[in-house]
Amino acid sequence: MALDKEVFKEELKQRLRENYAMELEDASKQEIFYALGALVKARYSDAWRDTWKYYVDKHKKQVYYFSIEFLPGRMLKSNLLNLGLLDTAREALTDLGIELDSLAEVEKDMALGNGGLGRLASCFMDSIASCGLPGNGNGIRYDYGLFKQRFVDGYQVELPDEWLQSGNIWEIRRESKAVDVRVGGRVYLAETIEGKLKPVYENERILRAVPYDTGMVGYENNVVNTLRLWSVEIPDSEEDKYQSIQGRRELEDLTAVLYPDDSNEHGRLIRLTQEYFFVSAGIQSIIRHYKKRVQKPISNLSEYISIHINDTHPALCVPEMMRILVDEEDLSWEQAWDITGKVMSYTNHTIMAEALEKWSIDLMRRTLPRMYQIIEEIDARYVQTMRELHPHDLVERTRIIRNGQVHMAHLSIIGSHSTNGVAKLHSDLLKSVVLHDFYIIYPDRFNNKTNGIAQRRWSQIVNEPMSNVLDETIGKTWRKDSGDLKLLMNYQSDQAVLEKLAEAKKINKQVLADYILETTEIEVSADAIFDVQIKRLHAYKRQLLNLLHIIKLYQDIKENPDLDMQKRVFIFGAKAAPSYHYAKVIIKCINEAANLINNDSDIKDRIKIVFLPNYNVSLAEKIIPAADVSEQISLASKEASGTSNMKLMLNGAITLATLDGANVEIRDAVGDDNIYIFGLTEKEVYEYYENQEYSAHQLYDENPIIRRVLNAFIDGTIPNIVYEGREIFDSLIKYNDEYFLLRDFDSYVKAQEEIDKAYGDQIFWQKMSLINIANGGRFSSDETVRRYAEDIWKIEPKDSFVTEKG
Ligand code: GL2
Repeated sequence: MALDKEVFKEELKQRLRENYAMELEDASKQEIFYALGALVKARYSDAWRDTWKYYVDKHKKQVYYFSIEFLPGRMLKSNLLNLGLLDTAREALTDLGIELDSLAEVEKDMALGNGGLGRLASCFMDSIASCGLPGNGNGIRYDYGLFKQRFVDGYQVELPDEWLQSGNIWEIRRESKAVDVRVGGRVYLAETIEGKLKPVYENERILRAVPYDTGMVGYENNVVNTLRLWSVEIPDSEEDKYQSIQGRRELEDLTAVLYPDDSNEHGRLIRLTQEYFFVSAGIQSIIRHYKKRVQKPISNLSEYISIHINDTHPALCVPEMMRILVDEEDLSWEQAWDITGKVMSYTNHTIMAEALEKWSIDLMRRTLPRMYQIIEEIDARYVQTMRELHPHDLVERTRIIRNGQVHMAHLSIIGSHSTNGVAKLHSDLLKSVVLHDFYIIYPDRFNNKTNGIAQRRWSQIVNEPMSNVLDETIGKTWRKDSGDLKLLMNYQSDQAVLEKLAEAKKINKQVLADYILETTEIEVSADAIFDVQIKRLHAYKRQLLNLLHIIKLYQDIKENPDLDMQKRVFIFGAKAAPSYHYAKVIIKCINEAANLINNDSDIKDRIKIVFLPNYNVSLAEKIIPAADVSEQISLASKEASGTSNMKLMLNGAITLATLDGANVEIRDAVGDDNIYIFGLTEKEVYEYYENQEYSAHQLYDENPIIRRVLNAFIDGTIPNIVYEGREIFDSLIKYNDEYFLLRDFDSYVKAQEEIDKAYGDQIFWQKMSLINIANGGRFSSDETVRRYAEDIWKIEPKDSFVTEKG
């Protein structure tokens, strides 16, 4: 795959001539970016075809990862790195007077996800290809990605993300692979001449699902898998049904936006249809491929195909597979059920009740009548079988259709052979609390797969200064095998190495400081502690606890103007769901506190608050290498895993955390001395739920510091938050502080004070930082997907293929 720098330059110029009829000198950045993208794509197209052919020729079992979200971010540098072209490209472009990094900024983030769930799916795509595993993604090609966030007077404003406006260089539209998806209408069963019951559809709508494929390039191994995203169109046969512009719009809306507002009936209908749309299109295309290329009997399907249900959004994979096997392939129900269970596996990503999807029977029946019939049948048979084995109430609690609703998590567990959580603690909680009933019924189905991150992106690509120090210190093997980062442990007392790492961090902090100045006009010093909380805005993640502590510091300084403390920049990045009022109130309060504190001359720059708008993958790539402190402060038991915690530690930030999600495993990896743990444990949280003894009001009454901090929200200390401040205050006092912020406040403050002290001793701090980097390798998604491949999907890497070609 090696490409000479000179050839690279010539190819780039040639592409510009071909695509834009232009010489390099006259081309815009955008044009050069697209020419470069085309060049890169051409470099992997043979490997893409060969990988596909190899899977077919060798009858390799493949996994299809069904996810309603993928969040790849920008792909240029990642593709260049994986193709072994990053250095060549950088040098060639430099020769031409172009800076690769600024060119890369032209690419719009592919933001087809909200947060951790979608980003995990993309880390998995990278790792599956990089481990040479036969695996593909299946999702939706939304016309608009996650909204762009702006702040106006401190409030979040959402703008559409028109990521496709200038085209998407990486995708290939494959019209010949389009399939039809049927929704709505009425379905009844009629007897055929052979005496079989077959569904008859009436007045249904046919949607044409057109796939767009993107190559998922493996790291230096000639493997290119496929991410297939579906877009809706009107089939020719239905053209006359869609003569009005409004009718066409409604249909096209289906794949227009990610997560439409589901707080109203119309939104819900679109969401459910979206779920069925990508599930049905995906499964139809898998079966078509199986019949045409694999050419084995349908009864052997589970030997060649594995389908992963990523959270409950693709749970309809279960009834859709049943539909195809029974209605179209003429298998008996029992045979079809056996195959479906073997093919399907499911990951649960949350214990938050509101995220465990349920659909009303009425909506499901109206929108997807055949799906509903099949689910009813699955449910009835489940009840019948389980009644003989388990107590009545247990069966009732676990059935799929209950209280007028279809429970998608129940469907996923009952219809698959594996259910996993995403961190040890989370998987334990699934077994002991959230899905305990199912654990009694199917103990063998439950397992844990702790999340991981695409290490190459989150170290080599985003943090070159640190990567160079690592190369000099431990050699380059860590770039391929992140387990080798452990070698760094030998240098924990090597002052020269510690200083070099500190210098690298300083460079990154200065880059971020410049970006902060440019985008927010806030001046921050790279000597301050960069204290970072980046994640979706949610009450359980407790950005508000962070703010309470900042206000305490502010009040401390106001009271004691000479207070001696390390300078701190509190950096936030977070989007709130458009309909999540309380989260938006918190954003407003943080922004107003920022206005107050950043402009108060008494503070003398000891505290700065920076809320960077429009947090996305690309912004994370700027913030993470510059972070000193990683805030992972969710209420214990609520964060299933978290993945920014892993990215931040890998970049040498020290974690300040509750024992929640994967924080527990991070603590195990780095040891108690290299992490700051505070707050209630998950057990203590559950004890409070049981004994109902928690009183936030009492804490407010008894603790003068808490009282002073909370009063700042309602006494005018923080300006411009008359209503918002009251709402925050009431949520904590009147409504008894659902996420125990006040209970954890003191221990959080104490941990922050320890951090302040520790940062004063730079050698001590750098040593902790080094230990975090050294142990970051354990959270590689390469390792995670290998575990999925071996334990759940039963797929094998293509070692021989790699050596043949590589
Ligand atoms: C999440 C969890 O909240 C988060 O803790 C986890 O790391 C990711 C990936 O497993 O999944 N669940 C979820 O719905 N979103 C998440 O980020 N959006």
